[in-house]
Amino acid sequence: MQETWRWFGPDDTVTLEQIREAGATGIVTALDHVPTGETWPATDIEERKRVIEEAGLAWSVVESVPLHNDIKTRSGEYRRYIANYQESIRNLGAAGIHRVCYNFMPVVDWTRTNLTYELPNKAQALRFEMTDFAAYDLFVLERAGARDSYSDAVIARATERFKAMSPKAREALEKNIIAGLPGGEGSYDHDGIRAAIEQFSTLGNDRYRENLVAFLKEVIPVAEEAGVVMAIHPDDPPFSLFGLPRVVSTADDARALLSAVPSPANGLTMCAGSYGARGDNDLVAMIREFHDRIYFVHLRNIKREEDGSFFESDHLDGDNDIVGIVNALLDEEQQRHGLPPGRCTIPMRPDHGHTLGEEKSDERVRPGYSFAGRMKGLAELRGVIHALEAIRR
Ligand code: DNO
Repeated sequence: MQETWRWFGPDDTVTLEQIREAGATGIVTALDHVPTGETWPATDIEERKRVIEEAGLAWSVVESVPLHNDIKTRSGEYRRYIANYQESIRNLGAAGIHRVCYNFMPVVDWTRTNLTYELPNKAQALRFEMTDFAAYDLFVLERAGARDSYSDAVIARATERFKAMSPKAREALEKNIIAGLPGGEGSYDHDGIRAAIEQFSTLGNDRYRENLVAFLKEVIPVAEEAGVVMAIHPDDPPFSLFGLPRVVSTADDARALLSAVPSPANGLTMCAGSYGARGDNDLVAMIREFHDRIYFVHLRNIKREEDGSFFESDHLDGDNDIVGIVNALLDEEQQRHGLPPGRCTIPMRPDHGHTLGEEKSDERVRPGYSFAGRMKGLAELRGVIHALEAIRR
């Protein structure tokens, strides 16, 4: 597997030099300065590529080329945004960048309620807690129909939780949920999030899936021509938020979207932490089933609770069988022998890491994207990969 690292561009707190020192060879990055919906200019792509290559690294994966909400809802200016998206894919292919990660989550991209969840060893982790999320939805946002989204037990806990929260804690919770996490799409304020939810609220899962398939039918042929593979990232968390549709949460979802547009350019990102946040997703079975359509991997672990809550645990210690997952991915890589160079190796990145030591007091460090925490994750994963490879020899 190719070891990659997500880099947020020149203003990242982690430098390309540090990434190289950590041992990764590939960079995962995006042109975050280009507004969502606009075309990624060829010159900006070239410039980013040059900076990466000058540091002795390669731009392995684009994460993400985000989709404008109008594309997701097929309303407003979606035709123009799709044309721009196609142009971005052509520009990436022409620059020799062949893998693109994206997602189809409505309104909020990846979502957590607590960004500094303290573990017994004092390291900080990211956590999604259903009680907090429901408290926000029911009592801060006061979304119409929110009560239908939660069990009575969750509503009772959320009511108590909300009562006990100070105004400051309520504000912090809102910020964690709607201000947008690193690399995520959509940063909203209180009124903005209501309007965005409204825009999606009448689309059920079927209609939303149709919109995704319609997008793929427009973009996959362009990707094929440009030599680019598209790798959709699953919903994180993999269940409905704010009563909105979710169509990339399960093996059935992945199967439906691959079979609706059966092209080798239409593929998946196997994000272990996202799919793994549902106990009914068998990740090893999914890797074996979707094998040659997996173009990118995020390796991360979680500990799940019964009500859907979870926190991000150490990379090798959680409900995901990371050793089994890596083993299945190595099997898949073996199957790919003989494919053109660059197609047999699957790029993986240590997805997120705990915030450790002095990075805890550095406000510039992006939640989940510390240097030390990810380096720890990468080193552990590298050990697993090397050990499994040695057994195969
Ligand atoms: C979180 C990430 C997300 C993800 C995008 C993919 O750390 O996994 O930012 O990259 O949602 O489009």
